[in-house]
Amino acid sequence: MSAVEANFDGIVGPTHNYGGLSEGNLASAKNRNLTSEPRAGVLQGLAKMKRLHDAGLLQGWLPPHDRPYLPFLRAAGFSGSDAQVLERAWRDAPDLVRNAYAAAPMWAANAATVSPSAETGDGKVHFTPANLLTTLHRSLEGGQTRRALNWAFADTGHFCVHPLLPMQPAFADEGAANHVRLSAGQGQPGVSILIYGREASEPWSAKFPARQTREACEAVARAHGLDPKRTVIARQARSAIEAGAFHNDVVCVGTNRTLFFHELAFEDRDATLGAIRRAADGLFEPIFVEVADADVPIADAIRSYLFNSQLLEWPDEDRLVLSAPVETEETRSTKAYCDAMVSGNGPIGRVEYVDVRQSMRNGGGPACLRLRVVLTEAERAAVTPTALYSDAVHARLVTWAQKHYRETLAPDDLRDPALMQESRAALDALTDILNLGSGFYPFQRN
Ligand code: SUG
Repeated sequence: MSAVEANFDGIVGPTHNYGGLSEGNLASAKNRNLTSEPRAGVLQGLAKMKRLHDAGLLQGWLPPHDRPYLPFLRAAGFSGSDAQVLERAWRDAPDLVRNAYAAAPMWAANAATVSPSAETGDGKVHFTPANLLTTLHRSLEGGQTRRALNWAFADTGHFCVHPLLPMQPAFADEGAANHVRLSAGQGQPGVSILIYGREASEPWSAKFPARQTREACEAVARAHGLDPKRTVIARQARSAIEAGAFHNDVVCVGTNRTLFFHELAFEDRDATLGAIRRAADGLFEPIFVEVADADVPIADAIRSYLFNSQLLEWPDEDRLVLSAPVETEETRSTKAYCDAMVSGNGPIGRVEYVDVRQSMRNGGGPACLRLRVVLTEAERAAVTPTALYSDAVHARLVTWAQKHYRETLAPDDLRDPALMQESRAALDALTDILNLGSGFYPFQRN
């Protein structure tokens, strides 16, 4: 069956800010309290989407969430009008307000784990929205993400959107950031590689939290009906988490037969590569592109986000293209690695550098911003049309962002009640542009 990989990018939300909310994410901690640039952030994301669309790749988008998320502050005991809730929460618990304002749903790689129809038990595309329960601000996302997936993939004849895994530490799930799929070609059945950082019985956190459990990987694989013989569940290296790789996609990315990864990505490298080879047996021969720590020290890999790149089958090019953050070009070891890699004859033939600096300062590279969904021709036709890129809607989104987004957002601006009104006005306008339907956002249902 022929199929293509679509990238659904999260649209950066109007309250994008640097809250320092993600323990173990070095960029988030380092840039806490920096002044953000929401308008530049959303335009960088939209430009990235346009670039891939114009190159002939299938591109979609997912809407930002309702922020500040008032139901969370109300659940935390604050009452009164919305303005009073915000004011009281800012006075008594400003950290909760920062969590309620996080624009983290932009990182769509954490929206869900997705399995293509060539691999699922019932021949549908399966989605399990991630519960993201390890961090407070991200634990607010799952319900609205599920709503967004049900909007984009509404056709239940082709798509199955599961409930979230239980909101319990044993099932900590961070979505596609910890999932890699290898195959002979996008439409072929392949091998699902699910990566975890801890077992349910182990402590949540050593130096930094391990955000995904083995049990969550197993539950997703079962729910999607994946063939156990073609599924590899492997452990991320503890040392990688401690170095700041809070998701596997900070140290590893794969497309088709190619797995591009850092030497220190997996706890047991040999066993993991052996399991992938066995799972692929009879389907394809995996190609491993392993980056030695001696060439790119793990600290450089994490600072530059070399592996948090999109590894793409590019129309009319016979080798894969790595769409990497500009920080990779600015870091000596990663730039030297990329130059040497493309001049060799390996599977990656070109590196294209992309500016997503606003997202990068919160620890999200090009790959974090997108959710990959492999679609056959019939499935593609079943996607809600406004969830897919079009030049007309893209142009409207650019104008919309220029009108509704602030140029800058300083930490103290979160106390400004006008910001909530502006964010809601932006999302109301977006509801119209993307045809999201009435009551898509919680604040619209009051
Ligand atoms: O979960 N940052 C996100 C970055 C997610 C990157 N995604 C992938 N690797 N797939 C996170 O840590 C920072 C928010 C703040 O501090 O304001 C944040 O949530």
